[in-house]
Amino acid sequence: MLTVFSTRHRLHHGSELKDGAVTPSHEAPSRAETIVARVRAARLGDVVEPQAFDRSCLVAAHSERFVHFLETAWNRWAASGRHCDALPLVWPVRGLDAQREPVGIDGQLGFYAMDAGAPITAGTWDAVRGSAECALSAAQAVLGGARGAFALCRPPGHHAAREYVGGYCYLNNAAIAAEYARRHGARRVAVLDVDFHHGNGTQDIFYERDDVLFVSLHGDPRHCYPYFSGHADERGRGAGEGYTLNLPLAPGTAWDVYRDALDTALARVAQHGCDLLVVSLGVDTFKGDPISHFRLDSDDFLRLGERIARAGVPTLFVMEGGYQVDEIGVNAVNVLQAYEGA
Ligand code: Q9C
Ligand code: ZN
Repeated sequence: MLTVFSTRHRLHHGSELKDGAVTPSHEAPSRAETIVARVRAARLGDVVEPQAFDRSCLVAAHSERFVHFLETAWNRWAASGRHCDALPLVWPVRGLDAQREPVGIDGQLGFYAMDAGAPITAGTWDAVRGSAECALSAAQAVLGGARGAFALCRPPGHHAAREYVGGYCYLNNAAIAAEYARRHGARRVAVLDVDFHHGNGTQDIFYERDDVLFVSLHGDPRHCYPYFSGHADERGRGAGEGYTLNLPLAPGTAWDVYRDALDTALARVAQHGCDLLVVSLGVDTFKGDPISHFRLDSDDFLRLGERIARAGVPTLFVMEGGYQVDEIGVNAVNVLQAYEGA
């Protein structure tokens, strides 16, 4: 299986607020380096840099003004005299005006974010664009006839919505790839999100559409980040009603319960009858993950890859979360190798 990987990911390394203190983010460069080392050690296949893609491929899943904000935010922040990571401090929640765009950088940081979990640094935009281009290049490989491809994206994407960043995510790589596929011959696409956290951004982008199905297994939002989306009664709207399927699971969930939910998810994917399956591949469902609460072990990721293969649909794997860096390579590549072998 081809892996598409951009070394530009290293340009992005930010901070996060954790337990009330500013610390280096769990979403660190070592994550992607460990995965690509395992891809090579396991001889999964070639590893290539992404091709360049037109900016219009990004605007297909996001708004023009949001992409423009991301492109220019660091320079505007630096020009205002700051040199630490650009982070929002105010958000337009209930009763505040979420429609009117502020003019200055401080207001816009809150306007275009769901949380303080997506710091913007000097190298963020180049890394983010490289990450999206990994997803686009790998999508092109699958549209060209490959049975599977791996977009080793970093930063991840599934919390990024049409108009906001959050949860370590800036551009929604999976959604950008799904949209590209729709415009290049795929009539129906399904996104299966197996990251521990609900893919609120992907859900947002496709919520009113019936051509791109969104199915997600994740920690119950009553207890787990992102808290404000991912409930079972969020099923899509308008033409998209019934084309979002959320399967929230209790913290502590292990393979036996996870497997049954996965089979429900894959049955819905089969019913959709898609030309392309995009898997938002988070391995933060691992029992050792420092910020998540499922209990999958490394062998369970082999079973996950086998079951995805049974769908019998060309599949694009897009890397999302996973923060136990020592095991992240084995866990991610287990899914891919089992898919290849099935
Ligand atoms: N104590 C992804 O996996 N912080 N994002 C949660 C919980 C944000 C995860 C803190 C987690 C975002 C792509
Ligand atoms: Zn996650």
